[in-house]
Amino acid sequence: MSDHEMIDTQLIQDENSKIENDLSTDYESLGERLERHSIDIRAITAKVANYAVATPTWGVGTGGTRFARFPNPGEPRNIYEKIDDCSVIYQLGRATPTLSPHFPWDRVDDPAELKERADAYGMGFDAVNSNTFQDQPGEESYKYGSLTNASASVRDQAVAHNIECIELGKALGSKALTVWVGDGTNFPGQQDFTTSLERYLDSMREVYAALPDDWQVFIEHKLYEPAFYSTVIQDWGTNYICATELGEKAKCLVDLGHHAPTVNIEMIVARLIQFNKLAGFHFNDSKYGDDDLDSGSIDPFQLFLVFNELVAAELRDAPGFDPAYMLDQSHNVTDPIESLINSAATVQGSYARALLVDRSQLAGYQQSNDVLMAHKTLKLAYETDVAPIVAMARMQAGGAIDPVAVYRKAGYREEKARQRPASNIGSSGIV
Ligand code: RM4
Ligand code: MN
Ligand code: MN
Repeated sequence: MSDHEMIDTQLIQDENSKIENDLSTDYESLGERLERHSIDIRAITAKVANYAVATPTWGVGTGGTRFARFPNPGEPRNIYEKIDDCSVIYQLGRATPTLSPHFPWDRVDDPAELKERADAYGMGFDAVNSNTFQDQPGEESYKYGSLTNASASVRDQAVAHNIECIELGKALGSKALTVWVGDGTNFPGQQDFTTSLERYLDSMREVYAALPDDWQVFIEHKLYEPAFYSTVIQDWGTNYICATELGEKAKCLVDLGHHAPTVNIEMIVARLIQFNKLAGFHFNDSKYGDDDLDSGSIDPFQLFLVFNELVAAELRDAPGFDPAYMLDQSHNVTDPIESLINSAATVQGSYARALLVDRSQLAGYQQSNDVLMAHKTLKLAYETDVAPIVAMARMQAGGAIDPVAVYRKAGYREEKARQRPASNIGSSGIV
């Protein structure tokens, strides 16, 4: 537990006490319904309570598009204020005990200080993220690529930055580095596909060599953007090849927004699990591309189907199965704290639903080619309203039954708007 709270715990208790009876009634009634299917609601609740997803530090700032960014009042102006905001998400929602920092956005002179701040909130650090998709003052430019740049000195700079991220991560207690590169081309002929990938692998071998024994590197694929004609790590196939070339410590990270709209992402997840190469997730939702919308806001069924694969792997004890769960969203028109609280609960809810799938029945229907009933087995779980389970897990852990309502009532945003006068942090861009 933390020794520091951003939201008054008395307020949480007072608000909870107003709706606690309603929650109990809903929970008991769902419990009875599940009991008829021989499911113990308390066992499901315990699993949900243990399920955690990391908050991206960049997610608490207001996002934008390449056209504009419309800053929210009270935006965090540095990593310390970002951690304050992330602690609110954790305190009210209880699902996000770790932070995933991004460097150099979150760079500080003394990482120990950062760790102390997180410790005070009872929070830890998940994977650290490197950034070689933007230039830094006084450094060589990534305009034509980073780890794959034609210039050896630019590649060296990108490698050195990734190694520096590992060093920062070590000081924070992190155990993984996530590498996403925007490297690619805008015109046919701009670069040679084979040479680019060779350079990528050579650079990544140097990064890999700097990983401590108990660390992993998570490679993120993405079909396009910022490069529009070709991207070096464009899909899970190339990702898998690279992770395999690099070695055991390299695994493939699935960011839900990094696929073409009709791609069967749950099947990619199944494949990566089968061959022990699933690093974990960046959860978000998307309509067209890397929209970075709130998890489950566009296609909640897809999120459920991803969790259906994850729960199947968990139950069969798939070798090496231990994915890292992180959110990666950009909040352009909502309060990021509210979106992240909501998204973490949505992800937990998808896990809860997947736990309800009757797997022996499903296997039976699959064996007998009873297509309709196999599909209905999944749908039955998906259509179950698991909100009382997620809310109960949250309340029992000291969080709010209705976290967004408590957040609004606490007036946190208004208070921060006063304490954090608007600064000119970026006018357009991803986050
Ligand atoms: C990328 C990718 C990375 C994230 C950046 C901000 O599209 O999703 O994970 O670090 O955006
Ligand atoms: Mn991502
Ligand atoms: Mn992305």
